[in-house]
Amino acid sequence: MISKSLFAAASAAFLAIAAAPVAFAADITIVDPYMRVSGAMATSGAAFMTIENHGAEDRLIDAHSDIAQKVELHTHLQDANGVMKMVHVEEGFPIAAGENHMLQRGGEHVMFLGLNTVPVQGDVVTLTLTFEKAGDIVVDVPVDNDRTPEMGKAMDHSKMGHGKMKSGTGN
Ligand SMILES: [Cu+2]
Repeated sequence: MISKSLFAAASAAFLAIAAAPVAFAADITIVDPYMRVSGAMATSGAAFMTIENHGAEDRLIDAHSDIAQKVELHTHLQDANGVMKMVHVEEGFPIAAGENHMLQRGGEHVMFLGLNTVPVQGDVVTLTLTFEKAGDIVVDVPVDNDRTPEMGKAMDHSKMGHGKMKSGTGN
């Protein structure tokens, strides 16, 4: 009796360990990334995207790219005078379970500071995003300076996200 339940406990533990790494990596999908650079003499740029999280809560904690001396996670906050300012979010962006998390104009974004070369329209920039659980995800980010802000679209997206969450295991 004793040895049987020990065996059951041991195999349950083994299954839990074996299953754990598989669950993480595929949980985060980066959708529709793009980057904007303000001009030929630009020294900085910003990237936007939708982070789809099909798994448990995670956190985007860092970003790197060879194209810039520094890549930071930024958001916009209103200062005491009501002026919107970009700030470096050192603790990163929490990505809730099942969420479609948008990095978008006027909000959270990936900031490229000190561009080594200034990418032009249509160039593709390699960006590595580091998540607390999902680890490093390498994303090809096309430069699209003509993209219009997606304020209206963003609302549609979040509605779609909620619908998806409710319908559950569909994808
Ligand atoms: Cu910024």
